[in-house]
Amino acid sequence: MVLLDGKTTSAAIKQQIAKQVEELVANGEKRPHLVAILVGDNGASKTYVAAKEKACGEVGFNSTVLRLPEETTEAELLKEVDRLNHDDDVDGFIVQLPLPKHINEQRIIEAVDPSKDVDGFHPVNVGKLSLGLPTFVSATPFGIMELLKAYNIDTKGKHCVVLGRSNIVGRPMANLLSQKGNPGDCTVTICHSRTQDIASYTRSADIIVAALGVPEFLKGDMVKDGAVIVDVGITRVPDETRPKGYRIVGDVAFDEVAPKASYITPVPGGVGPMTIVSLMKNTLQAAQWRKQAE
Ligand code: L34
Repeated sequence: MVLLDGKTTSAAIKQQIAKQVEELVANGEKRPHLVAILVGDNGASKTYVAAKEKACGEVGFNSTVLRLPEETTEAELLKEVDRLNHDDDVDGFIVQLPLPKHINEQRIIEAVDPSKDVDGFHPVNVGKLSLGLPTFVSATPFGIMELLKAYNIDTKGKHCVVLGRSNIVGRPMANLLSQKGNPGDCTVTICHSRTQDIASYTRSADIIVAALGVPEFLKGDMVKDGAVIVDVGITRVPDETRPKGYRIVGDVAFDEVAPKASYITPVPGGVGPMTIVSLMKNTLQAAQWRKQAE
């Protein structure tokens, strides 16, 4: 069993990005600028946005975090989005999800200028992805593709089961894995909460991407020997024995599944860091496309 180490893989990609940024700057161009909007006080969101800010520093980007209170109205948030859409100094921006319940997430996503949508959540970018056109790819599936590539995992003709049909992970993941190329060329099955007998699918899978958000959902007896396991789950489970008062649990029962797997991602240290670095890749791409459009 080989661990798919997202920490070292993302560190290597960050170094490549940093080098490209220094080349841009040496050519008299400006540093890419990423803005993140964080609404409210969600603990996990604060951690993820802080990680994104830190990564920006590491690759040499400018970064700004706009922290807005929980009570922010949808109209106020739309105004911020509009301002960023028109701010020439900003190459890309994200609105960290989830948003407070009184704000319609889809309305916010659709208000972002697709050319600055480095999350790849806007319908225009989702549409381009599904057509196989160049676009911003949602950071988590993008990061998983990069991780499979870094470990030279052979995906061609393999049966891949994606657990979860979310707009930000499951759907784009299934799309990417079924596209032509490497990684890609998979035969993909999407399973979800209404699927009958999920184990009958996972047991025939060569590759499983678990993105349901159900802690330790995938058990040892649901996996065939030699399968590749990618765990997207990152649920915080209260644990008084830990300094932070919680531990992070994936969607895979790691201790049972790892001995059967050929490759498996740890949680933490697997998909999470790859998500962050993929956002950096998208931001660099945004800056380059903007430059070309001038
Ligand atoms: N707009 N909202 C928007 N864009 C995104 O790309 C995200 N996502 C998801 C949640 N909402 C979003 C993230 O940033 C999930 N996500 C994310 C980012 C980073 C990590 C996990 C999820 C991460 O760094 N995980 C670490 C552990 C961090 C911890 O201590 O909690 C890891 O090693 O897995």
